[in-house]
Amino acid sequence: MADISTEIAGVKLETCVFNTAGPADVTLKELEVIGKSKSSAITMKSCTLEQRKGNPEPRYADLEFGSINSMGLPNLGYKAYIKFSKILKEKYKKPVVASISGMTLKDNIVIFKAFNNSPVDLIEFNPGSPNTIGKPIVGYDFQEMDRLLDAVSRICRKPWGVKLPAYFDLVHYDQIAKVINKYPVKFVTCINSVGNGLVIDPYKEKTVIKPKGGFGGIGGRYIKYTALANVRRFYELLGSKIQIIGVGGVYFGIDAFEFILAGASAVQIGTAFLQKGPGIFGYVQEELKSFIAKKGYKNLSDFQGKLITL
Ligand code: OXC
Repeated sequence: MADISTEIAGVKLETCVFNTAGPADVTLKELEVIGKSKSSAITMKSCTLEQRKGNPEPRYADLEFGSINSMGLPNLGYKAYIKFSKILKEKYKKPVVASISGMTLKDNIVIFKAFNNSPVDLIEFNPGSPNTIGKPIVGYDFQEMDRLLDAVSRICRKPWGVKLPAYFDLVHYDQIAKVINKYPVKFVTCINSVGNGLVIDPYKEKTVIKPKGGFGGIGGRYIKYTALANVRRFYELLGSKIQIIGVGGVYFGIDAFEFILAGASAVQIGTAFLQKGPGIFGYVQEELKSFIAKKGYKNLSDFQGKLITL
């Protein structure tokens, strides 16, 4: 059987498939479901300094080919996730990933400092939620990204990476890659949900979610090709020490294969986890194994990044 193990920033993962920060990972109960599943790591909800209720409901809707959400970072506050990380590490013996989404530079400093003294294996900095009312998507502000990454570099003693919004213009890839390459970033996770989509129910003549006049982040199959392009471009632009984690529309083993072929070292699952339940992790892993075995590959390095262009 093919070996789909991987390593992110020196942390070994039994397989390259795990959950993304966001869906069904707020409470300890939800995180334990991920712990018991085949997800090869447990990624916790993006946390802020204080507990947040998030945006008014309805704030999530399943769509034919994916999802829309405007959760607004509901979370229990960073202290809860430090506590949970101890419990989860002890109980499930797999890597735990913290996701940090402080509202200000100052908040991020406090949170990153606190996680230095936690057992989390990796930290994903998420400056790019599209759903914080009154706050722009920080990942599109290159100067602010520079300031934030500089601050995190000075504080964080864990291997850390950045979850990025989707970029569309080739110039923007160059600009943000230049910023990221300045810092000891170990990985980037591409992509967050594609911000500010609008889904309309034509029968009720209404939006399907309430916050921001119905605008929200689009996830699932709708965004797979954008996610693949982001993985590919960052694979080309970032230094060889910076790995890529792909996320966006992984439902099948073949989706995961495409992300790795484009250059990803691992893939995360978001919308499909919500829609199909925790069985999705084992399902995608088994499909990926048999797909690559049929091709005669033994492990990920046999094909990672080796996309043929015409
Ligand atoms: N991306 C995020 O970064 N955050 C969440 N949703 C999303 O699509 C959220 O909590 O709104």
